[in-house]
Amino acid sequence: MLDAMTSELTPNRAALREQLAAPLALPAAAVAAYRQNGYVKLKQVLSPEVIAFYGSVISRKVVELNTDHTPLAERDTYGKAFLQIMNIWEQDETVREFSFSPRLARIAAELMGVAGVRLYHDQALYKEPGGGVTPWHVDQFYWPLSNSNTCTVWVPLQATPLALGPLAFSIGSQIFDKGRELPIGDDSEKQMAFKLKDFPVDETPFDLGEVSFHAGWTFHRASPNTSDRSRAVMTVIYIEDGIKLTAPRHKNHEADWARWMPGAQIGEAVATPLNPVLYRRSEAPR
Ligand SMILES: O=C(O)CCC(=O)C(=O)O
Repeated sequence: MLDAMTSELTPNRAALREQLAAPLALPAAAVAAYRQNGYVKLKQVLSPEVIAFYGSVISRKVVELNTDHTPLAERDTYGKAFLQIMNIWEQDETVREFSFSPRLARIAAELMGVAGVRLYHDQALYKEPGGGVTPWHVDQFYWPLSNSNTCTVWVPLQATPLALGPLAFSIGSQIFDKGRELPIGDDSEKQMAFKLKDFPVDETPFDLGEVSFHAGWTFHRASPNTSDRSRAVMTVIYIEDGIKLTAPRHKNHEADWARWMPGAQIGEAVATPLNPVLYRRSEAPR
């Protein structure tokens, strides 16, 4: 129904879909930067029209699906960092179009240098006005996966100046193996601020249409939102097509297995219905 309504309101809907599908030429320097630094920020990946249309649909779903109405002051550090609404693609066809974007998935595959990627999950991360710090952490701590070919695209749904808390990266930290076992929280923020002190930090605004891709082992954080409006962000996590489920080593692994890869077998490639292929390089003609 929502899909039908938004189609009527948006005469150039087909053009928006086309943009999400069309490949974007990735400069060799971007691939080199991703591999050296563990992340890359890319400007003009999505047009203001695409951001405005899908952003408004995603924001509506965030309001509809959010169940956390606790005042900010009463939440813990994780709860203050953002409203987190996961796998919206399962709930809404229009959001699925966005999360399954072949353009974004292809960039992820090319940055990682893999032939194909599958979905791990999507998530909206809305840092509310007055929302707190997103503590230093690495994502792959949470994921029981067999290699490091994992990557997240972070798509701000508005231009994101420093006051809104743009994602910030510890440059080159994907090779740093200390502190990877720290779940996101006060302790990870405190310990990693110290441990990562020799790595420079990239904390810069995002233009409208600019997105970042970061690797699963790259340390990142975001400052508080000191503005009076929400920092709306959509993310999609990609895993290499062929990556395997590993035996869970802690409760976060157990939870991720159950939620994002239900029915996957330890030691076998992750390919459940919740992990569709989002991009696969076509074979060169013989
Ligand atoms: O948006 C944020 O504040 C944090 C995002 C993040 O940690 C991620 O996408 O991996």
